[in-house]
Amino acid sequence: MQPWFENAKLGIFIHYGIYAVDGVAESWSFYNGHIPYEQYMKQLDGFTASKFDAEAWADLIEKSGAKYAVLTTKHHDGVALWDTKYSDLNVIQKTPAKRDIVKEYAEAIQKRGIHLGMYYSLIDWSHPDYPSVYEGGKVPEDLSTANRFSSPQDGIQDEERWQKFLEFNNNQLREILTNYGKVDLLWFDGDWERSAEQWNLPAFKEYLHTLNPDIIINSRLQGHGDYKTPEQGIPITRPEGPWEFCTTINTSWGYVPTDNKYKSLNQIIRMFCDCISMGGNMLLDIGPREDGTIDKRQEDILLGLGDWIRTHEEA
Ligand code: FUL
Repeated sequence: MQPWFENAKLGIFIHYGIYAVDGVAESWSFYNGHIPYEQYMKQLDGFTASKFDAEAWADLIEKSGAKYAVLTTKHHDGVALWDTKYSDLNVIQKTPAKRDIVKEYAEAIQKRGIHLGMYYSLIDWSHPDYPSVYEGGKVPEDLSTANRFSSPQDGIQDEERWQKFLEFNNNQLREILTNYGKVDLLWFDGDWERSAEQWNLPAFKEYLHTLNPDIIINSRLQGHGDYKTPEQGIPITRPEGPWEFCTTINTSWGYVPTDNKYKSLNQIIRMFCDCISMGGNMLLDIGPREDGTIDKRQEDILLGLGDWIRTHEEA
């Protein structure tokens, strides 16, 4: 484990994606049937990133006192925020934004000496070679109510296609790890849909280390990660080994304008203290609007936390 991570205390998580266009839950809104997949994907047409300013993001992150940042380069919906060669489902080819968000983000973050993190969903609910997981492993009779966005006809594992899918992930991860300067941390998500064997662990982790021997990897890798990352609830007792608590400021990861259940600055500070007193880091999430701007309520929390950290560091 790299010492920078164990001393970092605060990181900023960024859930940025097409889901901010209609302000719906990232990926889960179609998975859970709240909106049809087609409607969800229509948000591609509205994703402009017209005011996206990576420098402004990085300034805010720096002022928050965070030592690292983690951006959703691709959520479970499969929409890549970078110029990937391996799928046209990316914001350069499929949205009016036509910008490599990951590139601009990486440059601004690295410039300030903040450690660079990339979130990558292992599961891709849009990929034709990613088979759905059905309850009990059986394809349901009534497919109209089941997830039909990832080749339900083939709901049962086709080994050849699965290998193709793993290769696809490897290729995309090679782009992320080699095209944007030095990446410090990989934040995986979605490992739960397959076993360690199916994810080809530990060989997969070794592959990532050949691309970057210093990379830190979170634990969502069927137990093969470097640190634990509990979500939305601070552990009651100190977890063993390095860990990080990830949490939202309101109750949503992405930008949901109707979600007004914001935590107060005091609550955030208390959570932060609970975390660091047990040797963990807090990864605090923001969800930018589709145009790249950040809601003032989220911005104020980051600035307030930064002021608090500076005052107490000096004291
Ligand atoms: C979860 C994901 O499924 C959520 O959408 C979110 O990205 C959170 C940080 O991790 O497991």
